[in-house]
Amino acid sequence: MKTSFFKKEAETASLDSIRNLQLEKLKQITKYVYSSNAAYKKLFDSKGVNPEEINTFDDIEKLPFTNKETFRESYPIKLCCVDTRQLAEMHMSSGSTGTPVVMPYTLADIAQWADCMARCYYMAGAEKGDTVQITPSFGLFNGGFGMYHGARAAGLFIVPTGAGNTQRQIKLAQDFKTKILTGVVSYGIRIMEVLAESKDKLPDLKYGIFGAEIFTESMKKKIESGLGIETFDIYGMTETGGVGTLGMDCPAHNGIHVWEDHYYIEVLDKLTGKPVKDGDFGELTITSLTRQALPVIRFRTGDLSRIVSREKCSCGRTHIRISPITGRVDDMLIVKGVNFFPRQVEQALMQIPGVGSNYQIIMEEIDGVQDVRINVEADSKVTGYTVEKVLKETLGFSPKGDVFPIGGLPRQEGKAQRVFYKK
Ligand code: DLL
Repeated sequence: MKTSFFKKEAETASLDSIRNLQLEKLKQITKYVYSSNAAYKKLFDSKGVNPEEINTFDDIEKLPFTNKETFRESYPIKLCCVDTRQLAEMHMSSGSTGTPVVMPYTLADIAQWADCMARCYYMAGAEKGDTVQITPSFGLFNGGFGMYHGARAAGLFIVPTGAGNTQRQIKLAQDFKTKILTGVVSYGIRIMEVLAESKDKLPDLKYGIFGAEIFTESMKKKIESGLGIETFDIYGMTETGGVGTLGMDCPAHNGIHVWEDHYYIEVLDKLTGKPVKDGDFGELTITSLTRQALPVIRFRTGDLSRIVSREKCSCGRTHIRISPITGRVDDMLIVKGVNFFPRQVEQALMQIPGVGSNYQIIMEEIDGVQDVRINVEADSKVTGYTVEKVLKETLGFSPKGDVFPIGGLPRQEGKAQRVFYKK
């Protein structure tokens, strides 16, 4: 299998040496946050744990959890472990509710971010001098700048288009021979649709790096055949330091490699907070091992995934593999006693020939009973009846299905909203 490496030694290190490195860093980082930040010290003290007690991987269970709430209570940067005059950049995610989550960076943190992201570019197949087009917005959202820092480190030629103006994106991709296209998943879809309408081509495009949203296997296939490229599912979040920090799938496409020399992951039962068996789904919980300004300790991401393999991959990388994110722990929808996740709806819809890529899941309460309606774009051959039938077969109950012409449903810039609540 063809794959290239940005940091081959680190990416293919022996399993034992990765474990040893992680344990050393885990001990260091717990001592570091405890001694350099009052809010972290308080958190540890409230659980009666002293970092000196962290000597084995099992000891990690003694450490307190953190979550989005911990960040929000610490707004703007009460968890910051360095003097603010050492900061070089910040990013922020606002989420749908409440106070934003802020991540401050030192120059060393930006270099760490760039390292993770550059590994992803090379893993996808990028080579020095290739053109990368960066379509996430450049601003508080970490997507644009993270892909930029990584592309600088990787020695790529950057076309920093940012979000929007799809016609111009296509023109620039043609004129500057874009080989790697990056973006949020729904923007990859948008570009594909506009290309199809205009019958334009992107002959130099080979790789698509997409993330920030659920990326189902069927959506991946659709984009791959629509754009004639290979796609990669990139993962990361504000709290861990942004896009790419948590890795991406490799050309073997059998799980997302998490950069374990930088992050320690646990997959936990949402309710008990105890580890689940390898292969079982649970909540990804992350400890950053090498960040300076704001390392996270046992951060409950709210994202659902499972460990696919801890063994060396056929691409040569030794870093653990997790499944694509299947949803958020709090994403589960319940209708008439049946539980389902938005991802299952997408997976089912994308299998219907003629269905487009844009859809909405409308949760509505009718006479006190929770009901669900699926709006989906499709060509004129697809009927509401077909949609209802397929969804009944896959989900086990019958949501109403409404079909809209391609382009008939609203689109958002940035991450797509799929689930809507209507009273
Ligand atoms: O979305 C970082 C990012 C930007 C990743 C561009 C990939 C591409 P946040 O805005 O903080 O950061 O949102 C993080 O988005 O907890 C997941 O719920 C979701 N998410 C991120 N990547 C994926 C993915 C960026 N590959 C939150 N698949 C995370 C599914 C993803 N969900």
